Amino acid sequence: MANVPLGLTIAGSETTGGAGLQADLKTFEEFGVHGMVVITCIVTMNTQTWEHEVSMVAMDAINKQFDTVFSGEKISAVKTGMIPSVDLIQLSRDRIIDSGIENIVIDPVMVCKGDISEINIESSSALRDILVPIATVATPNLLEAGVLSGLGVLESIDDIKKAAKIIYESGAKNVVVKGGGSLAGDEAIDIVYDGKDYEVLSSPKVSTQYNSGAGCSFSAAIASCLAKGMPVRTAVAKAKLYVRDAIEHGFSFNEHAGSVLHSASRVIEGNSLA
Ligand code: PXL
Repeated sequence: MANVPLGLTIAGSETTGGAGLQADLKTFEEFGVHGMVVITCIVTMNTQTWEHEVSMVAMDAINKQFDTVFSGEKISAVKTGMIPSVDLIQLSRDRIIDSGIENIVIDPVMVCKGDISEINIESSSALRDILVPIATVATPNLLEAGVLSGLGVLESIDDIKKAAKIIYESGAKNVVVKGGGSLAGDEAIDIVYDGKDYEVLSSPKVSTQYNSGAGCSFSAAIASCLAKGMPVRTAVAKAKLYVRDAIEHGFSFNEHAGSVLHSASRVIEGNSLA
């Protein structure tokens, strides 16, 4: 019998397969983690404007999914993605706590494409007050870290460090701010904070517009490594290498968007992570 860690994502479906639960499952698979899903919503795109539209999954169906995934062997790590209502955020917290899962990665997804005007204040406050406090690792991107910390636009490594500290103080045991390519300069910067030390992870920016799913995949890779028993720092370092390969080999889907290649590390770089 195979001894495979179980991973769970509580997330939305991103229909084109680059981001959302699809990114999480593909990433789990690359790391040899068996992926399971509680699907919260379905994201589709207006084919002319590529505006995203969110269709909610009924609460009853969500509860039944939780019952199903929690009826088996112990789950080694859970990751959250798009959870687009306060009720669902509360339910997810309650169900995660009841399950006793030890490794909890909270990716506080607020909007799909970094448009701050679309942020729902109620949901983002609920993410901060209800889900981030139970995180083993919280993984906001630059925009989400600005909102969660109340600091607004983050423009420097110092700004990110201040935001990470505030988010840590709201209860997350570790904070990884995924600056990625969003900060000015030639380097993709991510910052890890564990309440004591800051670690600045830096790698040359990859010039591409085909990076849909980079954030979800980074967080899912961290969850995978935690599921396999790695310490947080090691998990984040491995996840960054994985996602850099995925971004480097991103590809176009249509004139609006393109995705990271989740299998790049294994298929193109010949570096299996499972
Ligand atoms: O990349 C953030 C994200 C997360 N989850 C879902 C999404 C998106 C962006 O499109 O659709 C379901």
